[in-house]
Amino acid sequence: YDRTNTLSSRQTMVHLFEWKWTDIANECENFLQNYGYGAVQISPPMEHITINQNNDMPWWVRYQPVSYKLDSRSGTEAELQDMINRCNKVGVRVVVDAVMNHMVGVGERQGADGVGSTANSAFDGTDGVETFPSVPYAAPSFNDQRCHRDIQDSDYQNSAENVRNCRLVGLLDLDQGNQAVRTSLAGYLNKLIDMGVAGFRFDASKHMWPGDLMPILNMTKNLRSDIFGANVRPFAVHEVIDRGGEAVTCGDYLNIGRYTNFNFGAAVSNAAKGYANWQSLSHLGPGYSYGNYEDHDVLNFIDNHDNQRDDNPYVVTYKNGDQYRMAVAFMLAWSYGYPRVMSSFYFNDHNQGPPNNGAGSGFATRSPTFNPDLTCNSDSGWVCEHRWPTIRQMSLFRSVSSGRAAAEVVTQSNRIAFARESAAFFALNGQSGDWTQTFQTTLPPGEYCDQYNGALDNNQCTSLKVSVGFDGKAVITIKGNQVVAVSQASRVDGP
Ligand code: ARE
Ligand code: CA
Repeated sequence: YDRTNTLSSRQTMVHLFEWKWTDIANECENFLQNYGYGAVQISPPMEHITINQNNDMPWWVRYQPVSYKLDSRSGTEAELQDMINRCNKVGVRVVVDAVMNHMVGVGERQGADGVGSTANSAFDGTDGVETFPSVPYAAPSFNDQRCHRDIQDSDYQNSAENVRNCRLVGLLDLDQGNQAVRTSLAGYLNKLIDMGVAGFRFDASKHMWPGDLMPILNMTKNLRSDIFGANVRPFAVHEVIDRGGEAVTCGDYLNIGRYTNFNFGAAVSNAAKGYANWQSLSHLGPGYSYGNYEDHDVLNFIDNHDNQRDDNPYVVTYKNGDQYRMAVAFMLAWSYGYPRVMSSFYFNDHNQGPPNNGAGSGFATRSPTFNPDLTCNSDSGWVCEHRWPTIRQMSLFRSVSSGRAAAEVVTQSNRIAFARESAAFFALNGQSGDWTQTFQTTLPPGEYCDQYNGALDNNQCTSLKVSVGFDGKAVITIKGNQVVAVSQASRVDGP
């Protein structure tokens, strides 16, 4: 379940958080395929609750399943299928956010206090009733007999049992040990596999037993052979937030796919904020610090849709501008793990839903609009970090670096430079003064265009040019708090 199932030349996943299926289909065709993006993580596609909270619909309704019908705020089943087809056709894979730990919050009920759902299925989450006939689930499908309360803060340190059997923020906790529940969950995954997805991001895996997840995963079919070839297993990444000191660890999940490595974004963000030395990241990889396992075990990212909403986030986010650009660029340049780029909408409030057309439209999600320079128009409400010039260029940098080790690593205080063996070269200067040096880039001789502050545009370099000699060496000046990045994807004179 570790394999990314992406094309080998497409090495970056993007999370198009809360995007509509029709917009994702267009994005695969018009943008992602041209910029090295190999997969899209989509918001949960199953039926979920709808609510009106302070004249808005919060983003997190997507994490309260009502059934596995494929009708959601992002669109219908037909739109989902069309999007999967169109993305696969241009070599961009779809990774589904699968919510298997729970259903709605306790007490939520169809029709009560303005609560509804995206396919109008009946459901009653009243404590002890707990019926979801469209799946179907009923009270015995849930963990109440094992734990009939919410997870408490102290449980995270002390009790894997409680973390896995009690309710996460009041969400009705499914019993994945129950055979009928397993069958329903595997049926949902198999339906998506039949539609052509490449794999899953499993929500709240920390709150499910690996011994229950394994048999559910083993009930899944191979991926579609017409798209992926014969005998390909789905990709799986488990959302396990493990920054140390807890009863449940990411190490518990290594046999059933990758895990979401929150330690990576923390380390890179610390350097970007100036709390740590960039030089120290030359060891960022297996064993660097707690929770960094092998390359094939980790999904790495700077921020995600949860921690970007923290008060004082411990990671950098789009709100940090240049620091964020540098952090994401480093992630994409460095060889460790499978990287995921966050793509957000602008928000001020934690609960704020995606850009939408208001109560009258049922809070229908709006589409992004685009500027001539291919970035998203901020008036449309979408940030589209994945389209920022630096980030899209660094995704290209990564795609040509695929399978190439980091080499020729040079460090100085708060400075780091390295090559990706004969494919690319990256130098980051965290000091305020210039850094001028002769570097071994490992690149074939020629002229390359800096992809961090510019790009090759119609064979014209819009930024600094780097000349690589016959010995692979180049004299490069990196300005203070700047980066120079060049690769086979930015070669001015063509190969
Ligand atoms: C909403 C309301 C709640 C209400 C609930 C039920 O906000 O007030 O009680 O509904 O009615 C998201 C939102 C939640 C939202 C939920 C359902 O974040 O606010 O609840 O959707 O609509 C833990 C888990 C981790 C989880 C994070 C958020 O371990 O799995 O909490 N992350 C995933 C998703 C979230 C999603 C859910 C799970 C639920 O990415 O977007 O919630 O599907 C330490 C621990 C972590 C812990 C963290 C926060 O760091 O190590 O394990 O994460 O604290 O508590
Ligand atoms: Ca659970």
